[in-house]
Amino acid sequence: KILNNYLTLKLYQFHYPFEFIVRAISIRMSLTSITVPTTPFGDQKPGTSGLRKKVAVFMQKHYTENFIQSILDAQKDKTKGCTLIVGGDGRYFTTQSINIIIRIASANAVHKLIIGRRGLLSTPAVSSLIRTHKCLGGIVLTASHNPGGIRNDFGIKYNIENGGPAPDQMTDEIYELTGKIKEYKITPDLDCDFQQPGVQQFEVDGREFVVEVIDPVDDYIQLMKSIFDFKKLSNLLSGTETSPPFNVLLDSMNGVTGVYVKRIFLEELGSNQDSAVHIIPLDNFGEIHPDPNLTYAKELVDKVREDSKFDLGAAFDGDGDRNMIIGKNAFFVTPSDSLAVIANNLDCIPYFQTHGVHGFARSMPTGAAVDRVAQKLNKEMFEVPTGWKYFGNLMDAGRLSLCGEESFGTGSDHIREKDGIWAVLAWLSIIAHKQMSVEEILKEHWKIYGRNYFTRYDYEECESEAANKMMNHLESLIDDKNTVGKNFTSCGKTYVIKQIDNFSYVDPIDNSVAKNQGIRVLFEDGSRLIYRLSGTGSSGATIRVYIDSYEKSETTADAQAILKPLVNIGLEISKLKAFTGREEPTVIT
Ligand code: VG1
Ligand code: CO
Repeated sequence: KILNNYLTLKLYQFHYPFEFIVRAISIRMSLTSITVPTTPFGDQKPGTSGLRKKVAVFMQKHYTENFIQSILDAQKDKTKGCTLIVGGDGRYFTTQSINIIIRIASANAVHKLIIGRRGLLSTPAVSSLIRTHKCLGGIVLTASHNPGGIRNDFGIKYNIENGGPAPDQMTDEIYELTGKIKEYKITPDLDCDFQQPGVQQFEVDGREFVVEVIDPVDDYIQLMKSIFDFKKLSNLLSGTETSPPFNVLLDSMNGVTGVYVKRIFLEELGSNQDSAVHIIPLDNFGEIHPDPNLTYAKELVDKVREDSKFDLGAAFDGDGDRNMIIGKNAFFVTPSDSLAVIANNLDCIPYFQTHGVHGFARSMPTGAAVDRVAQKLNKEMFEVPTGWKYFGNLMDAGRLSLCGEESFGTGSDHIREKDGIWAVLAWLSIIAHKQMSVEEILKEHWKIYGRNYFTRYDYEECESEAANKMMNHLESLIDDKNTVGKNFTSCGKTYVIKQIDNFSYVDPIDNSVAKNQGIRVLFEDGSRLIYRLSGTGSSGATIRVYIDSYEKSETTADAQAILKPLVNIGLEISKLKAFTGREEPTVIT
């Protein structure tokens, strides 16, 4: 024990030359936890991915404490002696919430927390760390693509042992516990700094409690190096004697990917210094709405459109699991197409050469372009509800290698989350291998497979009651015997309803059932309209209308023009304008 204390002290001297004395005392100090009485809040139901609310809600007395205690209680006996990963996108209230987590975890006999320096860890990095350190799970402090800052959103996600988002059974259990919580345990005097890497040991209620602060990128960059050919990528990005550099513009939107982009692209792969913007994580994202789509990442789109030197542009969301890809002159790649193109070219990526390619999957509303690739390559294809948690079991069972969502999420079984940086590296690997531009790759793809035109209309912050009424109206169409076979005509195009239902899913691995996952209107020509209410908003209701249409021969027409008749029909069927009073969507992607 003496030797142990001595070594810890030395470690502190090394990491904290000025603070070591103060800290050395705190190591020896034995801390005691207390039990604090509390009452439930009733609104702590995790949505599609974690609990998201306005910062002010999380700042209420006991609010965050209740939720963290409930997460730990849901793990039952496994909490004792476990290790958890903690980190997030650095948004406002991250520091405060990590302090709460440290104090509550220590009081609940958690053995160790591994925390990203300054509380920073991307969602994919958390997933990877849980796996490499064989942890019980991880707590991710983020509201992902929702805006941050004191007046905006905060969020807490819980990820399980396999690195993936907690499945429905666990989030249901957490919610149930938040509804009956009476007390939480906390170590009020535990002060722990997480600004610099290092190991700190404490004694809480006679038990050892360890906090290890790590560099947020170290583990993740190793993983990327094991997946991709960095030499090849570096030749592409920094250029060689015979080929000029391939110029990228990466927009981290002041979210957490900034630290990863800097290290991986600017330092390791030798991209130009001007190939990355907004790479300093800010607690309000510098007032940027960190959602990588054509509306909120407009600055990137405009820059790439205006400056023909850029060959590829990409943007990420706050917590780094989403990506948007555009080519030269801002040629937009829909996430559904991006998934299909990557699926079709996995042989360009070393990871898949060694691990093999098992099945593919997409969330139900995602355009069906990848289905055609699966069919041609003779791979299993899965259609799951919205949310990355539904991919985990299939990956664990070795039946799924690559999957994606229309909401700018792409990823593989290297971790159990979608992964923005991975997606860009995958695209660059394909480009380096094929020596073609983004646009050429897409056009070649459409020539082979035909084209799925896809768009999504979002109506943000509608009144919940109006949104529910609209969904009820759509429900009623399912029961109406006259719905199937009905014709709708707009702009001279006629569509006939073949099927209408509310999507439900049975997990092929554990047979768990997810019901009410969105109203699907399927037309005779294979086109689809899907209606869902978002599960990630923090106030009001966001209505999402997804429009997917397949054209075998048409390959280059403008997507919004092609989809216009279906959009009109979608509005007609749902009576969206009448119910919500909304003339136009907030965001079109
Ligand atoms: C949205 C997306 C969904 C995604 C989820 C979490 O959910 O549609 O595809 O998995 O966000 O992404 P919803 O319920 O609002 O449609 V992230 O990057 O915000 O964790
Ligand atoms: Co995200």
